[in-house]
Amino acid sequence: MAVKIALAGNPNCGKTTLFNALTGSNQFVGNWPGVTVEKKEGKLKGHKDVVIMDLPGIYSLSPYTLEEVVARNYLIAERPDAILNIVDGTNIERNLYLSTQLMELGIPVIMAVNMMDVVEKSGEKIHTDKLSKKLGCEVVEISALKGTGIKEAAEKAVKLAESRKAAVVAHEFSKEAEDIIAEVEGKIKGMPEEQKRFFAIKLLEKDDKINEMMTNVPDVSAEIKEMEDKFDDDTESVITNERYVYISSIIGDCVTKNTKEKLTTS
Ligand code: BGO
Repeated sequence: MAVKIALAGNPNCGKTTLFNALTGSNQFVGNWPGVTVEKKEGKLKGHKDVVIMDLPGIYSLSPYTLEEVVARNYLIAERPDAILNIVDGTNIERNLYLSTQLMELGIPVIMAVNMMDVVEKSGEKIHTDKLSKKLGCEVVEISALKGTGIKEAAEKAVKLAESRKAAVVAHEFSKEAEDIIAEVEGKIKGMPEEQKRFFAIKLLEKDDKINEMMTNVPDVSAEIKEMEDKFDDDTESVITNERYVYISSIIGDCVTKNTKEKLTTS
């Protein structure tokens, strides 16, 4: 049976370079239905039953750009068997903002940290083993440009996709935020458990485009009010802040910056 792997990442993270390396000339290019956003899919080299779907480069799964809407509609409606999340290792903190959202969808994720050739030269160290534990997903170091690690990343993505296991979200926000998210999850009916977190967060964020993707939309105005009262801020800012706090704890644990002063001749 064919498996589908979605390739997702920020603009400029090296997604096109990786997609080309993985699929070679086995590519089909078109547009996403109704919009002029390019749609590319291809067969993984050496695997005629594995389709790689190249999603538009995005920073978030919010509904503010056409690319974000296209990417999330695809992920929600088609539910690929796995997501290969490519992140720019030279800009990992910013890239994790999207990663944490991808992981909320309940689709198994494997992370490929790209540009490792540049990271290594910079003297920065990304502890991918720790990162993997923290995120609850496999993490592979790659250089899409040089071709290192990409075969391993693809093979791991295929294995994950073939296992057809639901992903378990590993991360947590503060207890206060988690309690409210759990209340909203409890109100969502007729949906597998692993998919509820993403929708609960979007409902709290008052993302009205998400309603179209749900058959039953619960009234969560009480939970929105509860969050706004508790945090004294609007829910969208609260969630964004919770995400940043979580990401900085990951960076603190998993990235060692190069603290050595550069030698100068002056
Ligand atoms: C230019 N290592 C290094 N060093 N560079 C990489 C790697 C890697 O592992 N992966 C990708 N790049 P896209 P999106 C460029 O085009 O795949 C580079 O947006 C240039 N072009 O070569 O396009 C890649 O699809 C002139 O760089 O990303 C590309 O996600 C000077 O990252 C850029 C320098 O890759 C973006 C770079 C005319």
